Amino acid sequence: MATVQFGKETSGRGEFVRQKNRFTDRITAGGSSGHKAEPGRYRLVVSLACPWAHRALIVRGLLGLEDAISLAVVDPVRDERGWRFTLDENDRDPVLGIEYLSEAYLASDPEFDGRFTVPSIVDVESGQVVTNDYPRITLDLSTEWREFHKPGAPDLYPEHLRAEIDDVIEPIFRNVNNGVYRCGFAGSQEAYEEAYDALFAELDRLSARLENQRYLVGDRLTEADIRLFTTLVRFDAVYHGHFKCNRDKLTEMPVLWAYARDLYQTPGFGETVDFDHIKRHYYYTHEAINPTRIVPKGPVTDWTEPHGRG
Ligand SMILES: N[C@@H](CCC(=O)N[C@@H](CS)C(=O)NCC(=O)O)C(=O)O
Repeated sequence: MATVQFGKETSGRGEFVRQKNRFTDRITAGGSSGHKAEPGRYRLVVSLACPWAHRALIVRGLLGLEDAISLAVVDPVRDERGWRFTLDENDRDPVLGIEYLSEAYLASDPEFDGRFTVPSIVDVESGQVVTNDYPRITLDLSTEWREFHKPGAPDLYPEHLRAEIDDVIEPIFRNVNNGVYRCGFAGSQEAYEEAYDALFAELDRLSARLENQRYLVGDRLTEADIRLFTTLVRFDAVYHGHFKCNRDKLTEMPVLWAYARDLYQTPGFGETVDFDHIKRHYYYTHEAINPTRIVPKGPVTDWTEPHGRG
């Protein structure tokens, strides 16, 4: 069992501190890491609520890896044992044969006492978690699984743009992807305000950058856009209210709102978004900040409105 509840991990100053990824093995084309990229060998476990898992889901779809890497979707509501496979028949993942994701974690490390997190990639044969290293998972799907990509799959991490992508995604992670959690789980006023200021300063910078270019890096969709999208798409539904990220709603930031709609309307994005799972997960599971577990009905947002970006 995890010893620390999610959202309760704070520094002395009340800043939210995210746990380190416990399983960081890589799945590589040649298998020199000990885990070779092979169709049918691995199962990607996601929650449709989770922004980190959402990245992997989008990338898997854009690259056409659905037949190579199977998918398990957990119930958006965790119980005290963590993520459950209650959306499946008999409450059990049909491929891994387990009821809780924690079983795969404990099969890999019986002493593990951290949080059992998604996304995770599980080796179907051994039933063990290979990786929950979410930043690496998507990059490896792009670079190590090439042999199994669909014809014409986009290169989401092209070599000549890597340095720029890396530069852009670092502050996006710190201030936006993890920044919203640093707002929501801050344990002091000071830590909350610092995170809030950094979040909106970064969103202002990104708005300025995206005013005259369709995508974050180069003139094409890359890993950077996927990483920003998964936070933006949750912004008004959960982060604005639940995490107190409320200087503006996404729909009040015109450039980012059009950019997010553009991505949402791109094949491979909108169909992966499940607002019901997103809202139920956050409002129901983070008991410390929403003890009534009431899930708000709104907002009502039209993601299909023309975006006007070209
Ligand atoms: N692996 C990372 C990021 C992934 C992550 O935070 N996933 C969340 C859902 S968005 C999760 O699985 N939480 C499970 C828990 O806290 O028990 C971490 O440990 O911080």
